[in-house]
Amino acid sequence: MQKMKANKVLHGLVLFSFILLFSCSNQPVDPPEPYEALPSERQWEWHQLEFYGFLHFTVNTFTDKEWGYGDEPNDIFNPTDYDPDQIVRTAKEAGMKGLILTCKHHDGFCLWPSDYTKHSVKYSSWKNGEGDVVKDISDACKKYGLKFGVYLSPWDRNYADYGKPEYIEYYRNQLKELLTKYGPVFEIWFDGANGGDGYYGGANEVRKIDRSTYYDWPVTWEIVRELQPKAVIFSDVGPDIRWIGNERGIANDTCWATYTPHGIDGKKPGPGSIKYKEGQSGHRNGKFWIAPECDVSIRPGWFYHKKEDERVRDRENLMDLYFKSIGRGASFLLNLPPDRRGQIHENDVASLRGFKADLDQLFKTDLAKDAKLIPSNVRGKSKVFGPQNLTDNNRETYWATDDEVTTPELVLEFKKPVSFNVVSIREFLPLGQRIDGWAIDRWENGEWIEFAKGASIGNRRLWRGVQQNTLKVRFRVTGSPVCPAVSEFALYHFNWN
Ligand code: FUL
Ligand code: CA
Repeated sequence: MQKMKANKVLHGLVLFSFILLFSCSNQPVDPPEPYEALPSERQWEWHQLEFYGFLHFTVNTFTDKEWGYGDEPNDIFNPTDYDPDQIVRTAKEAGMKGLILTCKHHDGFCLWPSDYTKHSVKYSSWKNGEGDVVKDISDACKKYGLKFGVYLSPWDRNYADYGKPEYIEYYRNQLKELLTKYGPVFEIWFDGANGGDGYYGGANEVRKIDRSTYYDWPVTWEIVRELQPKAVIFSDVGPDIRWIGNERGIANDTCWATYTPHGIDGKKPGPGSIKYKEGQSGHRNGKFWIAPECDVSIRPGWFYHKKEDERVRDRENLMDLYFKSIGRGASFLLNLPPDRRGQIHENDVASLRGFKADLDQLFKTDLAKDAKLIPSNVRGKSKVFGPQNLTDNNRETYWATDDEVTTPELVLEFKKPVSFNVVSIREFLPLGQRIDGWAIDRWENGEWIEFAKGASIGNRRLWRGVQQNTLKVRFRVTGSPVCPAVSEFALYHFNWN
């Protein structure tokens, strides 16, 4: 009798451990298979930055132009109260993670003492030819913990050989200087504006180049890979980051990180010769991971003009751009043009301060952290892929479902009614951009009411709208060819004016 009892207990124990093993198994469960085009390591790093700045500063600041012709005397570059620390500190205080400087714009004037030209700060009376803006800005970036990036205009309206093969060598030599003398570079910006009239060493003529072949970009990109392997390369065609196809700082509501560049007139796609408007949305199932970047200036022009002092974007406008760039899966590259003193103007500083205060208030408290999270499915019932990964502030962890569960839902239950007007969702990008439809509902009078929906998510999707007051929120994946992998679901409340 005693033995029978012991046997039963043993049986029970075995059964119990089996149930335990299968219900909340700690057995390793494989992560989902990656889906189609994937970000490289350097792109995945870059996706974290989200918000960084552009500095447009050169002879144009002093001639009041947007595009210099290339005949500007070197001495015209003469900031009267130059303060690189103030410039970089302003960016830092605005929450920017990096700065990209126009080391050379279309006019060809170099902000560093290049060995290859006499059209630079070295031959200017400013600081008796001892000045080096690239050094000053990159040093200040190091001091403030910002990343430093380089803009080097492919079009050069000063150089006598522009349009000939010799210029390409010159251009690459300059690039090598910038990529070897100033420390780590996080992004290199290759502009698409290419060829036209200019000074060209005194020729004063129009020079047309074939944009799809002249620069032989793949060779230049190789130089970047060799000298700065961590830097992402921006151009109309990537290979890492693409232009969003407008200078208003706005991505399409549906915007994919995947993209297949298409050339014009049957030619190979290249910077300045591409169906660039397609960059606004990218392509679902595009061949490559070429992530979108939204560039826009805080003023109407890219360079400083006194007449635009009263036309600086205000904090609400900047917040709007934040939602239409970062909130649609792109990055936000906001230009701050230093003025003739060599500082960021007070009006721009004031706007940025207001904007940063708003951002801080908005993202201070993630209300989803108070919720009980109830997913319709968890991959292999494993904690590794559980819903707690959505509110842990860690982009490396994610909620995933079993392979066959492609349209799961997640219910957030609150003890007390929650009020929010902003939602933030992120996919785990190393597994590709998976989701192509989502919706969110609130619980009201015993039923679900849908209040938000969209197609792409990607790096981040921000929704904002009228305040929702509810005890329950439901996030639904409405379309996905494979099981989703979501790394964040957050709710915020902001006091919009
Ligand atoms: C354009 C340039 O022509 C503008 O001057 C500016 O630098 C902008 C960011 O890119 O293509
Ligand atoms: Ca996470």
